[in-house]
Amino acid sequence: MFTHAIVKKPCHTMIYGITTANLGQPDYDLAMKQHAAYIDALQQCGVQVTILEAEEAFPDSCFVEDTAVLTRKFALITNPGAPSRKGEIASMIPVIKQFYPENNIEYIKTPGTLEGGDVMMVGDHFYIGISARTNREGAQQFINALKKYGMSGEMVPLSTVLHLKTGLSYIENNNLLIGGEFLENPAFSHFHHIEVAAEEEYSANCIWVNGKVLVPAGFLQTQKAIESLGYEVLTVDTSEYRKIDGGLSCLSLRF
Ligand code: CIR
Repeated sequence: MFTHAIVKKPCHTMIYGITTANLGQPDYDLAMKQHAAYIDALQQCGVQVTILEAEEAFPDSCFVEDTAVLTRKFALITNPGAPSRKGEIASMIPVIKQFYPENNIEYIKTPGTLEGGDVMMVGDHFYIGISARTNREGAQQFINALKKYGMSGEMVPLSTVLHLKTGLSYIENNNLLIGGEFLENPAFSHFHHIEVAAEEEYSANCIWVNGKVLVPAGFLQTQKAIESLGYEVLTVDTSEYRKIDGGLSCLSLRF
């Protein structure tokens, strides 16, 4: 169960966020409304949400998930692989220190890079995507930290998606939303697969929060498949974040 979430309001410069989406620039005002609805959905799941102010210097800074990995035993401060995002961690460190004692905070150090979007938690085991943002050195540093706290991790090389969780989401009870390049990957064969249709691939990024599942609005096949497993689904429109390659998980840290 999660008791907390951390989010950061989008900044006006989000319209210049890194993107491969080809969907046009986000509408900032609409993005703000969607962010408020996202916070509301998290609160409906029973978590206390810490809302950080926008940081104009970093267009992608609303995607707080990439700056830290918060486990039940320790916090990891990442080292984002995207040069324009490295500075985002400076303002996150004091926030994380409000929730974790100093000696339970670990750091990814250069030349290691890691972004939280590449980390999928399944109990005390963590899958780590090796991507354009997360390198083997960064993943190994994280695995070493996990071992220190009695947990484990494994690397999963990615070929097309931005982050591991762009194409996969673990929604507990052995259920894995899975699409595209991961479908045949033996690392995930022991999970119950909820296959995401190619035309709904964006909805492979959902989040489980205390028994409910947040699903992006407008992806009915995925929504129905999750509902048919007995989950209560809350839909949240993330159209403006999708324009800069962001999804539901990227917008919060849940712990
Ligand atoms: C980026 O390219 O870094 C942002 N525009 C999107 C980050 C999405 N984060 C995530 O999937 N965890």
